[in-house]
Amino acid sequence: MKAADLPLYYNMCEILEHNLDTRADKTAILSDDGSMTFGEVSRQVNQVGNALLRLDVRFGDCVAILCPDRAEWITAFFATAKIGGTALGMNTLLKTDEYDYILGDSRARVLIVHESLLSVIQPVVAGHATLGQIIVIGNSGDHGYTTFDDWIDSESESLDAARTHRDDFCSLHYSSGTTGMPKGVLHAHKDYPLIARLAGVDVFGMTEADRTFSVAKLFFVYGIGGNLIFPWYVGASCVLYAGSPRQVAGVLKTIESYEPTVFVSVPTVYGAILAMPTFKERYSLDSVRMCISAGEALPAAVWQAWKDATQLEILDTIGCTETYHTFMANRPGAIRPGSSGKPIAGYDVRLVDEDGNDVPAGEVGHLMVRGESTALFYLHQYEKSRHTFRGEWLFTGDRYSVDRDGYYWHAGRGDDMLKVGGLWVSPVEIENVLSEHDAVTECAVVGHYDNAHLLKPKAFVCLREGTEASKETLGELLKLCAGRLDAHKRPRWIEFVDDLPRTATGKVQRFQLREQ
Ligand code: 3UK
Repeated sequence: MKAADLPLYYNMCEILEHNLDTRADKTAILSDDGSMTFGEVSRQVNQVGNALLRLDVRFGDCVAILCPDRAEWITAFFATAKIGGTALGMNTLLKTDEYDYILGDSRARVLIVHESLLSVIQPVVAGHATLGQIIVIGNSGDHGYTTFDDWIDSESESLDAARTHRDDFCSLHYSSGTTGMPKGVLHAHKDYPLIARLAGVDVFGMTEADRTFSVAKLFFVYGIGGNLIFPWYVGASCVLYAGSPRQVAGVLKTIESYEPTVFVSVPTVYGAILAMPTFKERYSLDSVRMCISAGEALPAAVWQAWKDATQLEILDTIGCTETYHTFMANRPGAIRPGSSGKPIAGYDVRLVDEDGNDVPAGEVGHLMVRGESTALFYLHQYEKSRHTFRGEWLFTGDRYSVDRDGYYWHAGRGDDMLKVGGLWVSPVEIENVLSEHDAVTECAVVGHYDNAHLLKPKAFVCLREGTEASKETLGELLKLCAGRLDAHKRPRWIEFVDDLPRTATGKVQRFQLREQ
């Protein structure tokens, strides 16, 4: 399928609404908060859309959503796209200053926030003159804002979709980098059916008989693709889980209760499930026909252990926010454990050297990818956009080699970014926190593999003269990190060193630390 096969005027809410003709009464969403049919979802989308129009949200306006995986997330997302706006699903793990940045950068007109996340973003909302309205999901608090239920209560359940061009933007996702704040990636209406066809149908073989469940949240492109866009494109249902993927028991209980056929997950969660010795006896995974992994490389050992324990083969796949979703994948029946598989139909890849020339077979090069679901630029980031979006080709920042059979093998990233549990971690952010300790003169953070061959942050720390590299100092540093960093960003190892390896120009040589 090509973008040009779509109607020139196309709205991505078709992905929901094509289901109304034949399966309006079919369950679309299952969750602990109850289930909803396609018809019910569609009616709520229309109510939210009408409520947004009443707030004067117009073509191109941004609506920010900050909410755990719940039905309201989904109806707010589709409603925004349906009226021609730009939906911004915010990462629920960010800090107040990052929300401040994103509200400003996106110029969100409306913020739809779940009451459990209100306190993190509330301190900065007043600073944004462009933000006209805050709607709060949940009815327990006396926060003084309009609640979502009241907001849509008297709105009509019918609404015509805006006449959006297939190239109009409909969503904005923020993705983290080594330095500075996250970068906004705009995707167009056309990207949604494209990726659903090229990945959901052609690679994962999804049909309306499927039921998906993802530990990657809807605010991640990996999550919304695998757990909302792909299933609804073919009329399948999705299972929502509002809890943390770290709570493995909650993940397993969700699988047992709602019996998904497709499990969308990340290497650390597969590893964490395997680390629970009795998981096979305690929870049934019998409904699952396919397991997908992405976000970071899936170690071959985890693949094998999962197969031994469950008889299920995990498909390791790679995608990125810039391409929206999967562009290389292992296919059922043709898996090479430890590799990212092969490019999927609709995408081409190249491995190039520093000068942009193709590297010889077998050598490691920078991965470039080309495909029609790729974004065009980073919002308000001229320099970074020029570096990443190179004509038809996207510079991914990943280093890869390809073997004789055409399978691609991840060889780390060209920048210093780490993917931990599928989440971006910037070494600079951790270094900044460690540097706040009086005893620390300098430090550097790199990725280091744990016993399961999964990458975790490791810190090398130089101490002020007179400070002892003692257990107490270590304890203080760990405490500092625990107070300031999310669990996945905290260094698993801290090594005290006399100095850091540097280049002639004084730049820290992280590759030397990585090799240690
Ligand atoms: C890394 C992988 C090795 C890689 C994503 C599937 O992760 C997604 O999007 P992001 O923008 O990050 C992209 C970067 O993550 N990565 C992802 N998958 C793998 N590295 N093996 C893998 N299997 O550095 C890539 O550039 O957060 C994943 C589908 C959609 C996505 N957006």
